[in-house]
Amino acid sequence: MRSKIKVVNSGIIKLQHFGDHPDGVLTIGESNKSVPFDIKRIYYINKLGNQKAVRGKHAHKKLEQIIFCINGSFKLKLDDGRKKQTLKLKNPYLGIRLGPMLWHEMTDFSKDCVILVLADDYYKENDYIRNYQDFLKRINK
Ligand code: T46
Repeated sequence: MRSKIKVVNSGIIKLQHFGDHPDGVLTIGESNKSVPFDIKRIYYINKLGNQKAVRGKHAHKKLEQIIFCINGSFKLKLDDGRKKQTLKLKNPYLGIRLGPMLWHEMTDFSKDCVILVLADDYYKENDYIRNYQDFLKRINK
């Protein structure tokens, strides 16, 4: 699975899940176990009705995150400044690591898409790099 990821500072995080129950699937993530950091913040995005929306379009300087699609599907574009790849997220127990200095964009949301993100720090606007040319300059420093 990990070999599918070509960019640096990323990877696939697989959570424990119990899918054999007739009344639903239970998925579990634990800090410093399946989730490789202390979770300080979670956020989720729903009501993604505008299928032309583009979210993300930034990188983080230090933040570690894992992004999941816990319902529906969307496309995640990853760019480490050298390699780029696009993944389709649709499996609730497979998350993608969004490590530092990884430009990411989310597109092609299904109407029922729900995105869940686990982060290792509180929201800090000064951790964002929102300009792609700035991102490339920092990578090539
Ligand atoms: C990321 C991707 C995957 C806050 O005030 N606190 C928060 O914890 C977050 C996440 C956002 N905000 C504010 C900042 C903006 O004024 O909410 C507004 C929308 O945020 P943004 O345009 O950054 O949303 P996305 O969906 O483009 O990006 C989000 C995260 O911000 C980002 O860290 O990696 O999801």
